[in-house]
Amino acid sequence: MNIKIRDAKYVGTIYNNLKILPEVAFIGRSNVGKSSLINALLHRKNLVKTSKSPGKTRNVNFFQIDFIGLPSIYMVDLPGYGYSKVSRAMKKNWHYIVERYFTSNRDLRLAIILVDIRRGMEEEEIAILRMLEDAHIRCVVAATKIDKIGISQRQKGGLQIQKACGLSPLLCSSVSGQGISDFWKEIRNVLSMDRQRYEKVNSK
Ligand SMILES: Nc1nc2c(ncn2[C@@H]2O[C@H](COP(=O)(O)OP(=O)(O)OP(=O)(O)O)[C@@H](O)[C@H]2O)c(=O)[nH]1
Ligand SMILES: [Mg+2]
Repeated sequence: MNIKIRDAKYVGTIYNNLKILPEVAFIGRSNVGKSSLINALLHRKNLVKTSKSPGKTRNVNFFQIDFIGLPSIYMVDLPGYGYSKVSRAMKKNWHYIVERYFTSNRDLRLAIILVDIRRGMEEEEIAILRMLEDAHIRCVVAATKIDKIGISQRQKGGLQIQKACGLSPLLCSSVSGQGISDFWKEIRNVLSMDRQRYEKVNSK
């Protein structure tokens, strides 16, 4: 996929009054690898902060990506859910900011829902997927951390996900780089349509 990135930078959070650009959002459990996937896509080690301990990303963070010959987009790194050790106040805050993001009437074109291949698809992911599908948002499931298991287990994990939600996941690893370029095909597809056409196609 011949996409040339001119610049990638952090531009703010849900609390900033950001302009409207096409968006690709990264959604998933805490520690599943959302921030790492953004770095891997952009070939940057530390543009987005990652951490071994869950709960690193605490806000909805926007990164502006400028390309050569394509419109700019935001990659949106959402805070992870499902981390049991966070306080009740933090969980409430998670709901508040995530809901605020999804109801903010922005130009969300593609949601990448990440699932740890070893853990598989669970209730929360299915609920999020259905919510986004109801809102006519295009969704792609990413099965992450495939470098941690062997090939036959990967196939098994991929099938479990497909059975659970009806979508065939993209298998990937931000560590080895496997599968990462497949996401660019998806991003490019939604970018090459302008917004009106995108809305028309999605409301069918
Ligand atoms: N082996 C392996 N480790 C990964 C991969 N992706 C992420 N990790 C590691 O998993 C941990 C969590 O990654 P993050 O990218 O911070 O996860 P996150 O989903 O952004 O987590 P929160 O911000 O807490 O929601 C880090 O230690 C990463 O290095 C992968 O593909 N393979
Ligand atoms: Mg993160």
